Amino acid sequence: GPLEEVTLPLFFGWFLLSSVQEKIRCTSMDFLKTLDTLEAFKKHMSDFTGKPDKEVDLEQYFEAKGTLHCTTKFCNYGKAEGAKEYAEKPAVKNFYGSIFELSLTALFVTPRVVGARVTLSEEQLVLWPDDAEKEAESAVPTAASLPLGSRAHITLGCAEGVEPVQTGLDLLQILALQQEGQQGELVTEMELGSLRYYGEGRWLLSLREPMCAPACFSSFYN
Ligand code: ACK
Repeated sequence: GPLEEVTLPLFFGWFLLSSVQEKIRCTSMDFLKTLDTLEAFKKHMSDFTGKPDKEVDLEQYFEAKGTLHCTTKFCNYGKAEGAKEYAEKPAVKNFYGSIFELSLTALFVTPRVVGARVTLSEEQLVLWPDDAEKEAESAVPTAASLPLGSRAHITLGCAEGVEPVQTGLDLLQILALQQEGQQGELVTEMELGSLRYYGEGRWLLSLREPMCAPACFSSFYN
C-alpha cells in the first residue's frame, strides 16, 4: 500500500526560519530599489528590457518563489539521478531536522533572477552533493572546475517565465567569469558592500558583513 512506499522528496535543503526570511526579503528589496536608481544600472537597462530607454521597476520585475531555502539535492521524487543515494547518505539522515547557520555572502541580479550566494562551512559541505556543480555543465561549461558548494544559493525572485533552477546556474556563470580572471567592473561602494557589473545584465553585490541565516535541514514535498 502507499504507506509502505518510501517516496523521495522534490528536494532536500536548508529552509530558512521565518524570522530571518522577512529580514532577507527586506534587504533584497532595498538592494533592488537602490540598484534601480543607479546611473550605471540605467546605462545597462536594455539588458533587462531588450529596448533602449525603456525603464524597468526591479521590485516589480521579479516574482518571489515560496519559502526561502538553499537546495542541496534536487530529487524530483526519485526521478533525478543520484536521488536515492543522496537520501541514504548517513550525513543526510543524521542531520535531518537540524538547525544550521547559513552565511549569505553576496546578492546578485541578472535579467532572469535575483538571488543570494550561500558560502557553506566544512560541516555544511558534508550535505552537498559531489556532482551539483558538474550537473550544471551544459549551462556553464567550466562549472565542474569550480569549488564544491559554488552553486549554493537562495532564490529570492524570478523574472516572468523563469524557473528557480536558473538562480544557481546564473551564480555559477558569474563565479566562472571570476575564475577566468574577470573581476567585473567596480561600480560603487554601497552601504552593504561593493557592487560589480559582469556584463550582460549580471550584477553582484559582495556583502561587507555576511548575513547569518538560521535554517533547518529538511526536505520538501508538494
Ligand atoms: O531555487 P532553487 O534552488 O531551484 O529551488 C528550487 C527547488 O529545486 C524546487 O524546484 C531547484 N531545482 C529545480 N530543478 C533543479 C535541478 N534540475 N537541479 C538542481 N536544482 C533544481 C529549484
